[in-house]
Formats: sequence, structure tokens, C-alpha cells
Amino acid sequence: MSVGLGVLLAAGVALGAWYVVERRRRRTSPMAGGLHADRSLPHQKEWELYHNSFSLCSKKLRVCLAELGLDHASHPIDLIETGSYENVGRRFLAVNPAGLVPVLVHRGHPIYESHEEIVYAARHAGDRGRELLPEEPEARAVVEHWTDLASLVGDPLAATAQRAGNCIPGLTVPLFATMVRYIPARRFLEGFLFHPDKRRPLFLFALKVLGVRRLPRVTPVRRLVERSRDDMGRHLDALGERLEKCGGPWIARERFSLADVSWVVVLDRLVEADWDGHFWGGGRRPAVAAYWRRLTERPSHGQAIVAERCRELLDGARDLATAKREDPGLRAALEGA
Ligand SMILES: N[C@@H](CCC(=O)N[C@@H](CS)C(=O)NCC(=O)O)C(=O)O
Repeated sequence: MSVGLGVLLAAGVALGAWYVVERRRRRTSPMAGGLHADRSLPHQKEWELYHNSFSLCSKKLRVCLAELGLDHASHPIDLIETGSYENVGRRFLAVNPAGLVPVLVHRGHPIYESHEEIVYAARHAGDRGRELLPEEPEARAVVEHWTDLASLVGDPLAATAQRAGNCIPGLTVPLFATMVRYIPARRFLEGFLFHPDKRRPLFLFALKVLGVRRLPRVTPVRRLVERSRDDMGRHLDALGERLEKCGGPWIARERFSLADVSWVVVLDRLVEADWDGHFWGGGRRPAVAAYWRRLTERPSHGQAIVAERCRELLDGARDLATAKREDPGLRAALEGA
């Protein structure tokens, strides 16, 4: 065997051994929603939040904690959209072996799944919590129904007809494509190696390679956007009807609730990803347009959403708007005009 081949073999064996050890250190597993009282994490404050500036579900938690007035320690975690795969690093996998944000931690015990986290927080926040999550059965049923509709549950690319929250990943695809353009390709490697759901890094990497302008040419991606768009249209029709029927200003009438906490982040993502004109611009769905304006007037929107907007999002949103302006065919393909 030549020296060169020997060195190559030794390097291959060393890399393989490193990967095996590292995989063991970064053990991943799906985690059920709700409180995990059996897991204990180091903590400084009664409430702690692991979250990402851009993530839809993280925003929901930030709005919720702001509305409840719950003081908490903040642990920002990068996702590849905002720069790196910190969510599959050892430190974060010890917090959530599923590698997903947000994670709410109460007295050192983690709670998983954002729709469960907001309910848990409200239940432990006294009178303000009872405001957001009413105890009277009729109001409670309304809040639970509309909270569920806005939640992102299970496979992020499925069940778009059942939940507005599940339409969000598909509708964010064009924005993902412009955002990940700014992320160096080598940063995806950590995701390919260690992400518990390899489809996620592969999908985002494919969007990076493809670029936003070529998206409509890829039939499965175009179909995903179309299905998410059409289903979201139906969810927003139902939301508009609810607001008109109950007289607003909020989903549970004069009571601002967890349902509104869940919807503000859905509508905010539609604005970020340049869908607001399509869904409620030009006099369409006036009840939704007015509801959105009211939501943006609440301090929680400024504090938990606007103040947290990251550079990758601002650049990606600008590039998406430019691409749609310069290429009316792209706008027509995405918006179905
Ligand atoms: N159903 C979960 C969804 C959690 C989720 O998918 N989080 C995304 C951000 S919104 C995430 O952590 N993605 C990381 C990745 O895909 O690498 C919840 O509501 O908390």
C-alpha cells in the first residue's frame, strides 16, 4: 500500500470514529408534548425560554409570555435559517432531544410543543392566565378551537386543510429560499450529519440551490405552495366570519385570549412572507385586515415580534419582494393570479 493511500485510509477511519462518537453525544429522539417532570435542566429563573427569533412557534411563546407578564430568562437558539444548526448541537439537544424550538422550562422542567406550552404558562399565571384561557366552558371551547386551528401540529408539510398553522411552512417556502441564500453551504453539513429529521436540512438546502425564481418550475414545491395558499384562504375566510359574527374585537369577543396569541403569529408570518396583499389587501377580507391592525397595536407585538426581527429575515423579505416585482410571472405563479 502506498503512503498516500495509507494516510487516506487513516483519515477515513478517524473521521468515521469521530462521527460515531459525536452521534452518541448528540442523541436525538422525538419528544411528546407537555411537561416532562422527569427531566431536570440547569436553570436560573422560574421560567426560561429557548427560542429562535424567526421561528413561528417561538414567536407564539414570546407573545404569550409578554401578554402574561411572565418574567423569564431568554436563550436564543440559531436555526439554519438564522445562521447555523445550533438546534442540533450538544447543548440544545440536552434541552430538547428532538432538536426543535421553542422549549419552555418551568422550575427546571421542560415543556414541549408550543400549543401545550402556552396553555401550561397560562395555567400557572394567576388571573392574567385565566383571562387568556377562560374557565367558563363556552368561552373555553371557543379559545381551544381557534388555538388549535392556528397551531402547527405533526408533519409540518401535511394537514393544511385541518390547520392554518400547518399551512405556514408551505407559505414560507419562498421566504426560506431567499433567507438561506445568505447561509454558507458548509453550515448545512451539521444538519445533514446530526439532524433527527434529515428531510428538513435537505429541503432547505435544495431551496438554497434552486433559488426563489426557479421555485415554480419544481412541481412538488409549486403544489405545496398552492395547497397551503388555497387552504389558508379557507381558514382566513372562517376567521373573518368568526370575527364578524361575534363582533370582535378578538376571537373570544372582548376577551384577548390564547386564540389571538396563536393567530397573531400566523398573520405576522403571512406579512413577513409577502402574502398579506394576496389574502387581505385591496379590500379583501376586511374583518381579517382590521383584526391584524388591532393585533399590531398591542405592546406584545412590538416587544415579542418586531423587536426580534433578525437580519436574515429582513434581507430575505426584501429580496423576495424584489424578485416578485421584477418577475411578475413569479408573483402570478405563487399567488395564483
Ligand atoms: N409542533 C411544534 C413545532 C416545532 C418546530 O417545528 N419548530 C421549528 C421552528 S418553528 C424548528 O425547531 N425547526 C428546527 C429545524 O427544522 O431544524 C411546536 O408547536 O412547538
